[in-house]
Amino acid sequence: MSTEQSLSHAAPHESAALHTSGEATYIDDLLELSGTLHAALGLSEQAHAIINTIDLSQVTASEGVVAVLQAGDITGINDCGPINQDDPILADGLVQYIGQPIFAVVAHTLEQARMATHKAKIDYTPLPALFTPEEAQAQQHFVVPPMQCVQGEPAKKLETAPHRLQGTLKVGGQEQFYLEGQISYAIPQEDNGLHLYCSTQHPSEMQHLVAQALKLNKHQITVEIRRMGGGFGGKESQSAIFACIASVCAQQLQRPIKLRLDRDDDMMITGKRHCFYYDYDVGYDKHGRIVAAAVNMVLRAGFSTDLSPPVAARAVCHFDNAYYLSDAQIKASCGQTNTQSATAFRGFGGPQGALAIEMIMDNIARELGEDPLTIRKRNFYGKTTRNVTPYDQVVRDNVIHELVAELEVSSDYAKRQVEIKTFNQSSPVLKKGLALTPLKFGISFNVVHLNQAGALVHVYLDGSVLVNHGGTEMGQGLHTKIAQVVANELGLSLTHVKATATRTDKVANTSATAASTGADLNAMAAMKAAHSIKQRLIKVARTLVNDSQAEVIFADDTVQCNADHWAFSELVQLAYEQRVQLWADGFYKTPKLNWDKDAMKGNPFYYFAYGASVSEVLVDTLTGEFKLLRTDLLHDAGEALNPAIDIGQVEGGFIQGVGWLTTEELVWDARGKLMTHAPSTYKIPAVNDCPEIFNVQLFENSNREPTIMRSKAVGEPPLLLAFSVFFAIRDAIASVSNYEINPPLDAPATPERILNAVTQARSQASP
Ligand code: MTE
Ligand code: LUZ
Ligand code: MOS
Repeated sequence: MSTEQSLSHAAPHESAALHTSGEATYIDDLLELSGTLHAALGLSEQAHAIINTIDLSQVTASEGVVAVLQAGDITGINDCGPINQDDPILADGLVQYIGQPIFAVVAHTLEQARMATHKAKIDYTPLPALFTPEEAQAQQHFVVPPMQCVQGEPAKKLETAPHRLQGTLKVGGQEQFYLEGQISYAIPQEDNGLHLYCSTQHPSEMQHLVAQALKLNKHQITVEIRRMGGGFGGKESQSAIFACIASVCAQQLQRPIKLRLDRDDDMMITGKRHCFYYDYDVGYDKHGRIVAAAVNMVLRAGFSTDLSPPVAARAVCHFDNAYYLSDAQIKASCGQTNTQSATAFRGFGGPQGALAIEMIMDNIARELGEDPLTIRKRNFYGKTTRNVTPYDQVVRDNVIHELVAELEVSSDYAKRQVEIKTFNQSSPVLKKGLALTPLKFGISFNVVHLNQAGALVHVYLDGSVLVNHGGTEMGQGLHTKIAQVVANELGLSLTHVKATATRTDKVANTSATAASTGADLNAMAAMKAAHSIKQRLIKVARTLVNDSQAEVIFADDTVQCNADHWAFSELVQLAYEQRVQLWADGFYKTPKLNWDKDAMKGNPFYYFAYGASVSEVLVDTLTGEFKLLRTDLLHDAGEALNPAIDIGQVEGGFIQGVGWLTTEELVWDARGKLMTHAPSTYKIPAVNDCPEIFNVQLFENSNREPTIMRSKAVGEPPLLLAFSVFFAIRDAIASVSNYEINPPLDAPATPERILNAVTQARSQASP
């Protein structure tokens, strides 16, 4: 196997065999130390209230209970917020949503702990509560001041635009629904230390917040995570409350403490994707080209700041999606509500920002009686002109024209569109719809300093290699890709390289594995570390052949230099005997970034990823149900580090997006209690929701920036491919009005909303 092959090789996920055999170890699978106790949480039953008294006597007396801890038992700071200190670990006198943890019960078994939590008697004085972004907007109740990005003269251009379109839109939130729920296992160490196993995308942040809560130095705390059973953004900041509670209990009791949530508690406590409310005003010309756009987005931030400001900023920077907006005012406000604190979820506000302009494109098309794809293409960013984003970044890597052209052909878009219109004329109840939607997604954390990473590579004397890096494995294949990159650098086959658990005592001060940057950042750091070792081995080889200029080739587990060659392990042994350092660190920071977060101007992204999708649906206009008949995806992952894994990410992101836009609906009751807190009432997509025909391709492209092997990040962008399903549904609905009416359709497009839209489109249609 050549080294080239070892790199682009569609290697299976490093844990594929372990995943499928059940041997892959998650935190709850670790052998429990003797003396381990289990924690469960007592939750608020009021959305907004003062706590007058807490009577825990029956909790304490409950069978198996060892201790009950409250806010006052926290030695250090009672806060676990990632940006602002407005996230109490345990509520202290005030509750701000139904589900907020107030106390922790520690018992011999998990069942005992859970039983006891229900025996508390808490007396509250209710306060007025807000639940929706509209209410928060009306009361100007925000977790941070509203932000906006302005380009050109939108107000003036709106006045003079030939056509004008105004409207509102609502898009729901989404539960991350990682299969492995939140879990932390805290083990006290000698001299006040603590070892914390935590299912988290952000070990360094967990270390920081636990240190703060326990009043310890960070060097006393090690956080370790081998793998998560999914994170999807839900374990970027919100693993912290569980990390902190488990650690506080472990410190107090000097016993190992495991805190594993059941699904209902997990859904009641943790934040989800932000739901959005939009108000837009757009001017366009007779060709459907936008000449000015103004949008106000209000996010449901929930009770605290959490990551809402960067989520809102990413929404602002993705309102343009693939379209040039010469004159735009894009505003976002983070409405404070008495609900779970909304947080990161795949796309991090990007999908919400871009969906709004797709709705606008769809509306303009029907207003002008044109095909939505025609209008979309007319608005695409240009290659050399019309290529500046509202936030001033120049789009230099635009491939949307050729990507969409390729997909139009491969999916047979034009022909099928004609067939569908014919079908609809003779089918009064079942209606088909078709849509093609594009995506452009900015890659990099929109907080510049987070774009850094480190790695540590060890070469052992048998020639085997161990890689540690700052990234975490959540199923996305990061460890596989990094092992491939290191193997490639050293000319080794993949079996010789292993990436192990992420630990804060190996690589310090890491960023979250988020913003899709896991491989971009950490693989580059790991490659640099491997490169350092390689340079030292080159020196050794040259010394051995007595030629300081000799070419040294690392390939096929062998090192060749002039006429000599050694097995990699042989050369390593020789290097060791010469006292050559066989481990190295690597560090990488993304170049070219700058961002003025107040003006919302600069270069927040290193590059963009692109993609497009075509979906065909069948809608039953009597029941509002729909079926996804066919989807064609074409996605730009640059020069894919691992095409098999990348296709998995494209498929998974797409299906997860389909769930968000169609079946997954979060419902809070009038008191602000989340009613959909289990799979019985909250519907994520299942096998049957996959399209019957599903064609998935990677677009052949090379990153114009020198990223790791010219690849592109692929974790989040494909979620936006799901747009085509939503707009295909809307197309099918529009057919009942002979495509004259823009059906009012909010997301998710549940059967109820579809039926409602059908009724409205029918009633408004000309006879
Ligand atoms: N894929 C799997 N299987 N599980 C996950 O939890 N998270 C997504 C994406 N793909 C996720 C996933 C999210 S939200 C992000 S930001 C990226 O993976 C993070 O990993 P990466 O940066 O290594 O792509
Ligand atoms: N920015 C971003 C962030 O673009 N994506 C993220 O996941 C993130 N997380 C924290 C802070 N900024
Ligand atoms: Mo992903 S939402 O950036 O964890």
